[in-house]
Amino acid sequence: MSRVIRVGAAQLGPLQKSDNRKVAVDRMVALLEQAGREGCNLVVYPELALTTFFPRWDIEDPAEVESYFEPDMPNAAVQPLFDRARELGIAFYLGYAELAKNGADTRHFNTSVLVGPDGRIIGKYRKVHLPGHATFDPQRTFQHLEKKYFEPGDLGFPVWPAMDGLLGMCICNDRRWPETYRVMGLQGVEMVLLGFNTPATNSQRPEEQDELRGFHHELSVQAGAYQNGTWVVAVAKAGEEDGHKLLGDSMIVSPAGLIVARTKTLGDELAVADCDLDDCVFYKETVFDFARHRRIEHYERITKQVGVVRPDSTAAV
Ligand code: CDV
Repeated sequence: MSRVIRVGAAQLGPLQKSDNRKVAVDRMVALLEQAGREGCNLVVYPELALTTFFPRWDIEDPAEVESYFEPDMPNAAVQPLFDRARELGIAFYLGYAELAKNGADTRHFNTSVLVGPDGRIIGKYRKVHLPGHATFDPQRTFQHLEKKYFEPGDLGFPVWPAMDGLLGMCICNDRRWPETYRVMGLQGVEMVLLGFNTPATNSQRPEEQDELRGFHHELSVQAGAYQNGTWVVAVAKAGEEDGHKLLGDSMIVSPAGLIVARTKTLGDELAVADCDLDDCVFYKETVFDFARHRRIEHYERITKQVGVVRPDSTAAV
């Protein structure tokens, strides 16, 4: 049985503050149509794909903050995407800001869903590694207030049986943390789907070159793929949003750690690759056969300790 998934990495160009959900969804449907013509079974969209990357602003008005969040998924604005994907039989990953309601209690997460070819939500992931800060930081050239607007995800890093394989999800900054991939790797993940919004400049180090930002992105994704013998599909919201530049370089990375398809522009663009899930097997059964080679008796610090504890210090950070 063939286990090839034809994947479309559906990069979005910028979404301005003035763009409503319809603008985003129409563009996503256009990419979906292209993916359908190119025979894709799975399409991956970026993190927070329905709006501009709002954590770059310190928003005071609670109503304005709430306007970026989705209380329901799907909802009327996103339904055309769900409907067209179901008609085409294409599964997809979608990132959005989630307002989770439990009676009077409301919680905010940076979330993604995996939607099956039948239009039903197979799985939900909530971003674990929130970057940035919780209050206005005058030292930065621009803000990155994810810790103000979201709480850390509470669902862990599950993997889901889907498309004759095991699929997992993560979001943007998660890709820089080896633990993200390894927790999924330990569940046998064969394809990790991830959306991102990465500022092209470092707000705490503006002299840093764009090339270095791109290199760190590629390094993280390629290492995560290779070290866990899994496909990784990383998809950007790219280009200039309200004067702030975002990295492009959406890419599909093989279990060998090689980039097999990538975008070339900073606009709406689809990069397509045939991803054979059986390509994971060699890595999972040889150099990264976890059962044979992992030495967990030496890894205790990874789950017992958050910050650095130097040999000469007594207190954990
Ligand atoms: N949206 C993000 O998580 N962005 C981070 C930036 C702040 C470094 C990223 O890891 O790309």
